[in-house]
Amino acid sequence: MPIKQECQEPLADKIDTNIISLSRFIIEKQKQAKNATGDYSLVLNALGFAFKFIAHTVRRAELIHLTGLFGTSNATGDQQKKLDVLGDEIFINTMASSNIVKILVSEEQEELIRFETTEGTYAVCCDPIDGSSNIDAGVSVGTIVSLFKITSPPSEPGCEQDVLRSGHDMVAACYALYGASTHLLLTLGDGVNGFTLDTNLGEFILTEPDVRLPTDHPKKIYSVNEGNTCYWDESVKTFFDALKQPQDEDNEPYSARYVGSMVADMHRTVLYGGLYAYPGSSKSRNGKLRLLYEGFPMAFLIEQAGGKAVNDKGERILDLVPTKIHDKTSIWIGSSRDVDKYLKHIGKL
Ligand code: AFP
Repeated sequence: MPIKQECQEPLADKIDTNIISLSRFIIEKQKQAKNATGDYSLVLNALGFAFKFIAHTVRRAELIHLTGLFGTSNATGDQQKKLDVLGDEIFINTMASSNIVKILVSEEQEELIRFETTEGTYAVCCDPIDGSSNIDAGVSVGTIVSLFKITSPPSEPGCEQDVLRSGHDMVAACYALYGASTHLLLTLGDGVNGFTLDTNLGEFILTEPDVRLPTDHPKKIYSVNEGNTCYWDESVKTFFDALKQPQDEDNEPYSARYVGSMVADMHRTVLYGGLYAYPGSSKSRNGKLRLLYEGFPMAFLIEQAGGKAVNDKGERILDLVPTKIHDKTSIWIGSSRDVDKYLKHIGKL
């Protein structure tokens, strides 16, 4: 029947029936790894499920009365939103039920959580809903995660030392951005891959394989909360003043973009390039962002995508070692060209 033949060709052109879902991606990575036990796959799958659950909840927040304050403060002193509390609960339950996570550090919990498990070999550090102060205005929020493999035997109880380690010890890092679509950016230490949630399929689909920060984007962007200028050191002020002047390379000044939701600001940085900074100030010497679940995972992702991440002193973020689970760090992160400008400014390049 010729009609059938005509219909099949255009359809086959348009619909990719060989897509790579996050589950397939994880299984393929497991097959490539020598001596893989499957534990890593289990924890990555559990994370994927947590992101889907949070995405679903964030989308319905207004309809199910989840906007507004919960009425308490979290471990870092911020007012908790109802969604913060729910996101935290989703993470705790998903990680506990994976039976492979021994320790969870959450921005919402003062102490680390130890799960009862005889098989747990992983530590997860997360900010379940980062940028939540924006949530009632419908601004994108995200989840940020760093993953460590625990070296002590599974039979030993987990402790803080399992996560108070150098950033180089991370085995994976990722963020989920709950925006117009839900995006997941993941590194397992061999580059960065981007997935988009297909809500009908209920699967993250690989849409941006091997993500690299662009080096030729027409706009040069800096991203910082300039409302803090009066608290900055003179050197930080002069650096940003200089970015507002025509630059040597193209005679154009930088453009300013700042959402105030780190995942949204970082996702733009990954796609368009540029510099994101949260410097230390007279109010807080180490800025605002948390090393374990904001600085480390973002630095790992950005470096794997070809960028750089340093603190105010020009030290590489991944070289730092936290002394407490909620330690903060100043940060300058993004395209190598732009971070290098800062390093030159402070005489470290
Ligand atoms: P919230 O989760 O309290 O909204 O904080 C978000 C955040 O940790 C990070 O996502 C932003 O980049 C940064 O704080 C914004 O901080 P400022 O409001 O001080 O600019």
